[in-house]
Amino acid sequence: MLKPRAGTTRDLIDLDGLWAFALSDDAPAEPWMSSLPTSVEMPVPASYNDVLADQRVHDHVGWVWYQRTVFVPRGWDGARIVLRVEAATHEGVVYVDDTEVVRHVGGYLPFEADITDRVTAGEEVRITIGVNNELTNETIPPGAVTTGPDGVRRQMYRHDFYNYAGLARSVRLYTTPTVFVRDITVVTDVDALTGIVDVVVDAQGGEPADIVPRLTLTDAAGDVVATADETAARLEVANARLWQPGDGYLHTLRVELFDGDTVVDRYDLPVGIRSVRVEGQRFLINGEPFYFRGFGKHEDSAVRGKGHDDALMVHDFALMKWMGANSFRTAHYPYDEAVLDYADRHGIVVIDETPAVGLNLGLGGGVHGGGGQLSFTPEMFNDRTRDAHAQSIRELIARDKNHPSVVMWCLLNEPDATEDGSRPYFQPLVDLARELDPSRPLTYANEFRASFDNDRVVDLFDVICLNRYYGWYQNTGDLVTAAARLEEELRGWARTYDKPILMTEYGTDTVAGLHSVLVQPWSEEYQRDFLDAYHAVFDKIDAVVGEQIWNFADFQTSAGIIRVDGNKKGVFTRDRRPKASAHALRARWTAAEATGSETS
Ligand code: BDP
Repeated sequence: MLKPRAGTTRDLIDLDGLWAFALSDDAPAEPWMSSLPTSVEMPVPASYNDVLADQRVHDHVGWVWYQRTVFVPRGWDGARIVLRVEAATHEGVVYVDDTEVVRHVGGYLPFEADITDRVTAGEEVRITIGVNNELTNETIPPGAVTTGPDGVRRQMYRHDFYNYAGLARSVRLYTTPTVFVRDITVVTDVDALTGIVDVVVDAQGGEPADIVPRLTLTDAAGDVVATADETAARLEVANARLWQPGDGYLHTLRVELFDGDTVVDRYDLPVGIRSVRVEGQRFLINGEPFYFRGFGKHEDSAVRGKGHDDALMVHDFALMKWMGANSFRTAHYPYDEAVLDYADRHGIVVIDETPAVGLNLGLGGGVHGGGGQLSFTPEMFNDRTRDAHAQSIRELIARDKNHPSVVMWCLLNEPDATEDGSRPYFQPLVDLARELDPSRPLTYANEFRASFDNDRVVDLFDVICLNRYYGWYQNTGDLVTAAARLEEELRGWARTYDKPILMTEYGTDTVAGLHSVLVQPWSEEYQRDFLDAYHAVFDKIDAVVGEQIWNFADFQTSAGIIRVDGNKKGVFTRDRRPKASAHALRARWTAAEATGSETS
């Protein structure tokens, strides 16, 4: 699925700004049929929950409505006109004037509709978007809606981040010609000094015989390095400058469709030439062992919730660079595509995760709810859940397959991998991901109850990703025992599987400004010492290929007695101020960066 881009044959308008907004309770039954009777205005992109000082809006469960009008530019006559919603969390429905044009379930990936027949160039059109935040057993992520004695509906969910909702990413109107490049798939590899770029173009709208494709690959200086006149071609670049961690070198693939001498469509795709492979206990990028240093993150900030914001994005990347981080995981859902574009350009390595978080009733404690029940049953996470999950994998790979920064797909976060039912649930999803993208390794983030001796699914994957909290949820305050348990477990994994091990979560809730000379959980010193203790263990175990701390920054969660205005495991506060551990980590990571020591 191509990202909309303006170019010589295409136009693009972002419909960002203030939209009329109403909760379904305050809106007419068919809000798309006329102007929304509301004075409330809501910014797009932003989650709606924290923008107004209104508890009803904050806690609302169900549909909300956004509406605005837009003039379709006069010059768009004859073009194919598409309306695209980058994300509607978790279900979206779009009306153009009185007509429904598209409906989509899944809160973190784009969907679009060809609205050419619904609009007239030069005239105004009314766009109404309904967004529903309800989660059920059969959505990804899952949840359940309950109705209390007060008649109020409440959303329960098993993930540890606030269920922000609304239009948190851009809404766009764009054109293509009627004969157009519908999709491009690029897979790169490296053979000695030669860069290999396999390209498949999906062209639509014309008789194939009339349309002649032309592929032109240029380097960053604009010099042509390879060409082809096929829709499926292998381009080879001698002495190619590669995309590398820390050096986001990009080529450009120009795809043109010719009718005679006329270029009917043109699309320029950034391409990073690189290879990714797993060999034994090594994760290789361009044939070199890569050691991941970085974070699990969230799209989260005050007021805008999960709303994408370029200033915040650039700042987060700047802080990661300041620390010497080289990578992050898009916990626990795909992020705005602008984040991947930025990572591509700046050589930051990304583990791209589906929204499949919370498929685990076995986890006890207030964070996740439940405890001790089976997850993969017809009554809980069943075939329909898996269908929704498969859909999220299809859409994720369709959107992100061409990003060089994405080196691995993470198919789930902390599912129950100890149950008999887990394997039949996982296997078809792993098969699907491998079929859709044979070029990237697969992983899932494992929780502590499924260890090397009882995890039923890890052999299906290429990399073992572990989330561990010895010294926090277990052995609280005892870093000596925590380190010993961690070491014993990591050695067990390394002994049992010939696969790389990546720590995708470890960390402690830390109140910025709380200091202690004692071993004091929640203090800044405890977070620092906890991370030090983990790092000393990682440095002893060869199979460990990376460390991604939970979390980059403090983030909002649902209300709960073990969360004080959210999860405080950030190395930065929610407003991005460093805790003591940020400085300690910076010392470790910038030293590793300086020596180029990418292996432990
Ligand atoms: C892990 C989850 C993550 C939580 C974290 C925590 O993967 O989403 O936020 O624990 O408890 O289990 O802080």
